[in-house]
Amino acid sequence: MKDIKLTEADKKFLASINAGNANERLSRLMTAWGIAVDGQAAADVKRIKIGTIKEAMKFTLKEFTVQPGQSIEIIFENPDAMQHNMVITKPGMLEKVGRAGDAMMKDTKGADKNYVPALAEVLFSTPLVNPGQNYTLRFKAPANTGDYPFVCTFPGHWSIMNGVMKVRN
Ligand SMILES: [Cu+2]
Repeated sequence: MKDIKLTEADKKFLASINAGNANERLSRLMTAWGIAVDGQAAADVKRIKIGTIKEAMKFTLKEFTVQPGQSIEIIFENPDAMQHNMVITKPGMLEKVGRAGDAMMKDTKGADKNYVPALAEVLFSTPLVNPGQNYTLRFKAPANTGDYPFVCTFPGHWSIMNGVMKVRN
């Protein structure tokens, strides 16, 4: 792809028409262009790079730590040959969410739903990320400290493809 040069004003304009990442497709495009869309000062945002490990069904990180209420930007890269997602759950809900993901194998619309279970235990999630693609997931860290599992809910992956987001003061 050709290098795209955007001025600060361009970036601000894009962020303003996409407040809160409201437009999924625009967010993806902006992610591909490497533009932060949340309009926040970079210093306020904790960025975490996490990827998939080729042919291992694993994330490159087993854990990472954030502070309560912190603005988080997870750059999720998928160099693997298959699709994966990243779903962050409430504490202790890894298995429940993982099994619900497995059950979506039988749902003819499972892939359309990115294999993300429609459960209250799911706090944040990426769509399915294709091989060679990446996705930036932005959210505010939970207000309560604790261990929040992250997991790929593509059917069959959850039991080995998981880790922990530690929320600590
Ligand atoms: Cu996976």
